[in-house]
Amino acid sequence: PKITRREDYREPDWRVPEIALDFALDPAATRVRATLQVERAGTHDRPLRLNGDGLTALAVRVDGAEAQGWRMDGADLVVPLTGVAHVVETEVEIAPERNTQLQGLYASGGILCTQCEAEGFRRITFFPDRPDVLSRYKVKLTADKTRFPVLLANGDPIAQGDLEGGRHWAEWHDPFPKPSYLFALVAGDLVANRGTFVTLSGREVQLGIWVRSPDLAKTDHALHALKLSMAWDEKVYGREYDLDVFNIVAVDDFNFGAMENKGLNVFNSRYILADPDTATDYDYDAIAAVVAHEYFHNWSGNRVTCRDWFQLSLKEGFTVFRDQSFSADQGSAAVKRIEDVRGLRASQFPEDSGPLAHPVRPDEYIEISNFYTATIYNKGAEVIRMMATILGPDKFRAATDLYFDRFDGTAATCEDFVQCMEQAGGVDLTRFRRWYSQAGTPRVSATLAQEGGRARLKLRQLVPPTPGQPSKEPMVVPLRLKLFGANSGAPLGDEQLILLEDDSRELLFDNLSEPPALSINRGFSAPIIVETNRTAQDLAFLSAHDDDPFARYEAMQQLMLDTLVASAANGGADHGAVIEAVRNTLGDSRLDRAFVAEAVLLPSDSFIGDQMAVVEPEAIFRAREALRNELGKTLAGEWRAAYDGSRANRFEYSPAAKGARRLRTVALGYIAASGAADADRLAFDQFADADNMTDRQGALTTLVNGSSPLRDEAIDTFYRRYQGNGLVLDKWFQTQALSTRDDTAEMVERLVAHPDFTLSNPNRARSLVGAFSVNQRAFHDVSGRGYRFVADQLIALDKLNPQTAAKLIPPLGRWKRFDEGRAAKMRAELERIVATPGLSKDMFEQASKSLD
Ligand code: HT7
Ligand code: ZN
Repeated sequence: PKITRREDYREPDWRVPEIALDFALDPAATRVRATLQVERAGTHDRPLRLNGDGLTALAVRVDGAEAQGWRMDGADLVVPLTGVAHVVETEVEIAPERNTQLQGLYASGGILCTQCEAEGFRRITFFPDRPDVLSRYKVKLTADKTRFPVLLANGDPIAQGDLEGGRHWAEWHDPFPKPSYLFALVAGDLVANRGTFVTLSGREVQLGIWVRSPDLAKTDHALHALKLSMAWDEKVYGREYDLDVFNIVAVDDFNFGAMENKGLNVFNSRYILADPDTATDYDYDAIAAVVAHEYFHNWSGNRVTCRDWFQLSLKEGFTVFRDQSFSADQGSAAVKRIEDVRGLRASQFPEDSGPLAHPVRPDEYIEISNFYTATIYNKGAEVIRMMATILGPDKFRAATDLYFDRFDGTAATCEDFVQCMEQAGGVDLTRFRRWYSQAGTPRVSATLAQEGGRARLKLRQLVPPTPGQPSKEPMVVPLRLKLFGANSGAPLGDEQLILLEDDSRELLFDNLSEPPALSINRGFSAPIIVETNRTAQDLAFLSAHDDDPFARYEAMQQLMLDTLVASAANGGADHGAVIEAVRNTLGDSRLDRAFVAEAVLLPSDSFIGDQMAVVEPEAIFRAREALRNELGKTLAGEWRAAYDGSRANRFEYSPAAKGARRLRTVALGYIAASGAADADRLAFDQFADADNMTDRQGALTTLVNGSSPLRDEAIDTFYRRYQGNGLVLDKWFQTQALSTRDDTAEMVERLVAHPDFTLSNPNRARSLVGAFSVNQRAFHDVSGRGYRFVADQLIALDKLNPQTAAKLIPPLGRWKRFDEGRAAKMRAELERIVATPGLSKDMFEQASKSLD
């Protein structure tokens, strides 16, 4: 397969300032007529190349006459043109109902919708399908009025009317030039939850959340989140919405979370639909975050877009940073930061240390869809966050203002963004740019030595080799740090922001009145791994006294991690310090419950494994269970108090109520881990009496991991109650796939044959196959059965939906981290995948790179 390289970027040969599209919509056969005004860019004699994917040209006209000399070059249409400006018309026919890849125009539950990012537009019509070709779009949609009463496209509605034969039409114009990946249309039998928003300058915007009518009652939360997002972007970034309408449509079949098409966002229904009975607090938060993310793209992505796909993090990293800041402002900023860092460690750190590691601005790809990764999104957001930290809030805002003003209406690069940071911030980011070009998570060792009333802090960094990048330059690492008196707990001076710019740096602290304890990388100021010489005592102390909530959480996590790694390696360890630290945290009435729930949770199996030279899944599981058991037993009274104290009479969606629910389910988990005689009953009662999905699914998880007779009853009751609700059935599949029981592999193999299981729906495929492949114990069963199961499913899924299949490859690619026996079995499955006839390029890229 062809490799696309960043260094090969060339400006487009032809511009397309205007395009008119005429769709005669039909699920079996949709006619697409495209009229392109094209202009030669610069002086050259190259023909017009229009990308296509699976299209046959039924007609090609130039300036109104049948085109001469056009040809197909692979899937592309090449049209020779003589002048500097022409009108080029094409006509194609496509079959949305046969589109299982869910890219281009496809059908989902009777709705016709589009997904064009990254290269889906070329599956709809012939076009220079690259993000630096910006056009003004006029779109006419014609369809059967009974089946498709609602016809939506980008921009503002212009006109509509009825036709003979039960058909009707609608026309939409988008005045803002945009790249083809932001094109969208939707046709279906939909209803809207409508609202209005008055912008900063007093314009009224009509908002609509479009769903199938039975789902209308589940759209209030999304609409509310949209209004909050619009107000937040005005207040925090000075960004106002620019069209008269903003529509969101929810569909059940979607490869990703959502898509920021100009004025017409299309969403995976899981990120829109919520009511207390079917959505967890996690779902509610994710809906608000994704609605905000897609809305924020209107400026960071749409008004200023990307020059080429290597610049993807320009819009994604920045927009994730913006949505993270928005969510932090809605509730507890500390808990949000803990959740984001936990997510980064769960997905991005393993990516950065594995065979698929790539820089935030990659240098090459085979299939761009494979680069919608945690590195582009989440590490990209951390890179923006570090620049915001270095500049400080006022200069950062001045820099983003400069960026939006300077690049509005254009396709920009990461370099453009950094230059705005430098100019408005008055800083030199020459070395900082390495965060864009070098892959790998830096490791920073911090050694604090006390010498009487002084202390010396030695910092040293190492950026590990990654595929294609054997040696690295040092990164610029912003570290927020502070010392605390290890006796009194009082701060020994103010927090400092220091930059580690070279391989090493030393800092001296004078006039210390008592032995210091080091608080470092506070707030997770840099996306790095920190290794310190802090003792268990230091960590326990900081977990109780640090005044940065994130650092406090970190100290506790590190203490737990050190204990669990030692225990997994040696078959046992002293749990005393962890137990005391957890006791302290549970007993600290000043802490909010959401924070307590996060702080007392043990690190995940996979994060423990990431600290070991060779991952031992069974040893990790046993070490973790032993610590959970002892914590459960020793702190039995505390867990009961936390459980009972977090009970609510009635569901409420507020930060305090969410925190209480979270702590309650965490406490239930520890009560069950202690082996308490009434634990199953307690869990079942919570399950049966719950007035919300958070409590119900939390209890179900506890029961599913156990072996009580109530377990099967809960699984059956849950299924019967929610049969027919796809999003909740996803939870049913997922909870079972994540079970820590011995028989999970068997159970999952049975579930594939369940009548409600299908690989055609990406959410369902991810809920079973995706969830199982991150279940450290079951997936890595020494027999290799888990690997075989996942490979079988991915081979089958690739035939339907390569994008979704390829995204599920990474767990198999972690083979280097395991013992020889497991590694050989994982490799064998990757080899089997690569050798599969007709494999997609998506899967080929992921699986073949994973073998290196
Ligand atoms: N910008 C959107 C990306 C996206 C996508 C990418 C590949 C395949 C399908 C996709 N659907 C949406 C999502 C976002 O970051 O907002
Ligand atoms: Zn995005």
